[in-house]
Amino acid sequence: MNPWAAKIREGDARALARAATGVENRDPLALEVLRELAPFTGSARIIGITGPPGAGKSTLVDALAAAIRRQGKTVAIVAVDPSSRVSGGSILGDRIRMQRHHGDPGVFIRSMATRGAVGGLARATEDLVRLMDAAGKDFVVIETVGTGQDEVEIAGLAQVTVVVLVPGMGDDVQALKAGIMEIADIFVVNKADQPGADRVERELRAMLSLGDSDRPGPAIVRTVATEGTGAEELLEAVEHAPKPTEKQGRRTRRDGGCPGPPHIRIDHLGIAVKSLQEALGFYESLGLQAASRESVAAEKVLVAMLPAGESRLELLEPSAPDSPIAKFLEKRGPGLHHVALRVPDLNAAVERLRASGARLLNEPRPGAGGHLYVFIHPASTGGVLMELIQESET
Ligand SMILES: Nc1nc2c(ncn2[C@@H]2O[C@H](COP(=O)(O)OP(=O)(O)OP(=O)(O)O)[C@@H](O)[C@H]2O)c(=O)[nH]1
Ligand SMILES: [Mg+2]
Repeated sequence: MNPWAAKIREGDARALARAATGVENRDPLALEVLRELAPFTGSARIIGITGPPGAGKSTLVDALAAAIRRQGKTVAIVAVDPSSRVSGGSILGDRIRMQRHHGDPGVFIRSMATRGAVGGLARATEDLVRLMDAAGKDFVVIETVGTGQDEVEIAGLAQVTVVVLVPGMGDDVQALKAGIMEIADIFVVNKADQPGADRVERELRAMLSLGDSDRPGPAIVRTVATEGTGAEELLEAVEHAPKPTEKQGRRTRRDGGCPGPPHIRIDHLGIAVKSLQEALGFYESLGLQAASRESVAAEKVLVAMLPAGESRLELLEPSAPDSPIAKFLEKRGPGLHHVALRVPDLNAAVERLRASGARLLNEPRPGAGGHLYVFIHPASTGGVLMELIQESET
């Protein structure tokens, strides 16, 4: 392993801070470290905290961090400031917070301005979160002010989304965009020491009661962040919030949307490229990251898998002149090479396809991970090579 990445894994705070800065600045060396660390991500609990300016988000995050520390767990805080508010006020406030935790290696704090990046939260934020996750932080807390698009993005990044409200919002609670209601796993009524907390909570409950009754509604937690009151309850609510997978199901149901034909889903799209290195530049600019890179000797290809939502993009570079991918590039040029679908019963699918005269290129055989797969000739599929993969039993 790259020595820099190794240091981060060992818990070297200085190496981590340097990598965080590098990732923010899109420094290629730091991004390489991030790639190396990709396999170590996935264990942190990622919490997004959003709400209107001045709602006390930073103060609340601070109190939450203290509660996390009392449990002996570690936390990284990423405060994101949209460029529209570069007065520096909140960054300054965050700096003061930093000093409060100064000397505690269990708390890592970073504030960043999104500098007008398209998509608000910015790719760098996501990378920073991944870095903290890989560094072994138990919790990663992302704070962002609610300005419209950002909350929705935070919900995509976080496993648990906390929306902070305050007394005096009055009718504003009703004006809260449906989008915000939809993303909230937990509502915090902060500044509960001020008059009007009851009213906000009442309006919130009234509003939530209009939603689906067949699902547990978001938790509501009252806090006085300045005194740390309610921080433990918030942490508890975070621990009880639905896991992302449960959430997904919930959202799909709520949308009333049909997720397509039953149980068939796109596993990945295979794209033939001349050079992984070159192609990755584009996909990384888009914000995707290679979760794995490997050389598959049998197929004579180098493969980079980039998770994209519930599917993946598979970039394929030939590793020998007689690789099937080399032949594809010669004949058709770079581009979409195949579409891979997961099916619940591969053998049954194969039987039906055979009966309908489809041209199968191989008998079902076990591939990577032991799952059966089969390829179907483009002549049968409308022009694209298709891979069918047996859905794993879960
Ligand atoms: N009375 C009272 N004041 C609070 C409470 N929580 C935060 N504040 C105060 O509210 C002000 C704003 O707090 P911040 O934590 O900076 O709010 P924020 O939401 O992070 O603000 P931005 O990041 O600028 O959007 C500060 O003066 C806090 O001391 C609370 O529970 N009660
Ligand atoms: Mg703040």
